[in-house]
Amino acid sequence: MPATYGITDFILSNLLMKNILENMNIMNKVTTMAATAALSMAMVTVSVPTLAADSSEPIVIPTHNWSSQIVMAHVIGQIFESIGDIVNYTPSDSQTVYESIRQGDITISHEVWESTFGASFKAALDKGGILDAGTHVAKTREEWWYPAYVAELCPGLPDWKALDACADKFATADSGGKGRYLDGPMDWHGQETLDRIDALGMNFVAKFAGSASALWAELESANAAGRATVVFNWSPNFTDAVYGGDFVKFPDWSEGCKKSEGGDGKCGSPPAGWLKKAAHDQMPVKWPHAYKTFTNISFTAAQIGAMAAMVDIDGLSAEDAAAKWIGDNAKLVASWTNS
Ligand code: TMO
Repeated sequence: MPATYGITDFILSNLLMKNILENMNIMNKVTTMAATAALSMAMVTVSVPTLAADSSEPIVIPTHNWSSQIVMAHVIGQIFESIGDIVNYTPSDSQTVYESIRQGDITISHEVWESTFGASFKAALDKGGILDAGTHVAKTREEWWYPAYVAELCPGLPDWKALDACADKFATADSGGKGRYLDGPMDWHGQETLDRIDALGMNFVAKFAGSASALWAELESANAAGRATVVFNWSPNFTDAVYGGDFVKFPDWSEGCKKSEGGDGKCGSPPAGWLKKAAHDQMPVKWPHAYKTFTNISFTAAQIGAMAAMVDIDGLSAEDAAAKWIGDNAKLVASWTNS
């Protein structure tokens, strides 16, 4: 280890110099002080514990198809870059990402939502190769949702039976006379949606949005027309701040109630789900500083809602939104990278 040799050499040469000067009997007080100061500086240098350096291989961060996740990808990526690491972003399916992390093709996942992705994450944990890297402080809700004015069009909401009783008000040209529920993209939890409608015998059909922005476009056009609509939504999201509205109340969720988990499927989603972080199991070894930083990172509901709003309301790019977020939260970010 050349660095250690350098310090040792420095200490030895100071000791040697001190001895020579003493032996020559020409050492004065100033020289003693200088040598002592140099020696103690060297001692301080060697006594500070040093984290092994992070690998120069890129850390791979996935981007999915909703705004807070993409902004947070860049917030975390820019934080990793600020500690000297190299980051690549890669678009990824939000279910198969956990398998990619297990294999090491992707390094982290920073928004593991309990309701939509809990099962895929757990399956990967059981196989090995992936770590639970902690939980954000934000609690999550992912459920059928309607804007506030819809409650006047369908009395009895938020109860799901009331919704089902006025299904015809939610009919669209392509829903065959049934109510139309606009779900998110199929990779979020499409099968669960179909299972639930079937299990409860609902008078609704599910259609799947191509992207999150199709959900927001539907909310805008329904609102402009005063038309009844029910769509998939979640919290934290930008809608928390800009729309009044409510989640539909389905029969209570309980562990294992979903059809995919062996239950009868007659249940809603967790009312206060967790939001976790996941990492490839070699991350602590390859990028110890980035991993420690990642485990320290925790976002609140307000912070996540604001990340989505910067893109979905203010129209910033994800990169610019991330840079702005980091600039506005420099102290918090430093507490994550320095501890
Ligand atoms: C995974 N999502 C936040 C879109 O529900």
